[in-house]
Amino acid sequence: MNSPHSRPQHGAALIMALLVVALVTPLATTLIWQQHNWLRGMETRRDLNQARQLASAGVDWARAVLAEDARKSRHDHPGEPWATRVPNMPVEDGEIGGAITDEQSKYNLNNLVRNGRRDDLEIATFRRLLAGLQLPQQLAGSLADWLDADDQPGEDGAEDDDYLALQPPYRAANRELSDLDNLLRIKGYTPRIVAQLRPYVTVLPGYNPLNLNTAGARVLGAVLHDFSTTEIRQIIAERERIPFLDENDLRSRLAGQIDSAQRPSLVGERIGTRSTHFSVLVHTRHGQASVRLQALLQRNTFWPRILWQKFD
Ligand SMILES: [Ca+2]
Ligand SMILES: [Ca+2]
Repeated sequence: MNSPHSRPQHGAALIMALLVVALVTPLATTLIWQQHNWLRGMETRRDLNQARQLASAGVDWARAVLAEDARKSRHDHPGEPWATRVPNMPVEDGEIGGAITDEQSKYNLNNLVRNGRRDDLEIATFRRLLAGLQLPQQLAGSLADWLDADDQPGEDGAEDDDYLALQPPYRAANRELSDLDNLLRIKGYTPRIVAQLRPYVTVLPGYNPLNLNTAGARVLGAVLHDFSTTEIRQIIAERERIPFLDENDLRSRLAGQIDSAQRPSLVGERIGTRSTHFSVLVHTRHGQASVRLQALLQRNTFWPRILWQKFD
């Protein structure tokens, strides 16, 4: 039989129980939510790791393709297996695709300076390329000063004095570019100009000749300055028929059509048919994570080495 006092006690216990439930439920929800987020975070990190590993494997695959090419051929042209773009292919829980580009199909901006000194022939080449793109030709002078070892401004140049007057001040690098984005620190260069130049120029260590078999007409015309537009078209038609083995092959095959005997642009090592620098772009997806990996490869002998690589 219930005593008259047991009812309030019972009520208090119920209220306490409800209070506990009221306090614990949000706490539990928070804990479950945190755990859920933590698991999702773990999953995303795992997916990202897998996607990155897959991309690195893609770069190694590109190195193997280029090593195999070095074993089989002395020259490089767009008809070779390395030049085949790989469309996105399914792999377990994801996909992978990518492409190899001959970086010597573009003009190497570091060519403007050799052993710390401006090379007037190369500066003239870059001026022609700029003119063809309707960009200010002074950009060649400011780049040459940025690259050359001295502090004396050359024609259209800019050295320390120009950069120290800026806010914040800085100095001219007086050495090679390591990345196209370095251009943005040089007098006259804007993001729009760099974007316009990007398809035609590259940044490679040291002096690198242009590949006659892979270069586009605009860059080829800037380097082979003593060939007319019609002659450049003839060269391109000829290489599409059969890629050139070397410079002598170009001379002998064009002998009937073009007098290549007195062409200063063919003297020296300004053009070639064998490339040592290639870039690789690999894109992968694993689960929810997607990555792009870009790498610059140097193939001096057989197995290419990675000069740099970056994820974005
Ligand atoms: Ca080759
Ligand atoms: Ca300088």
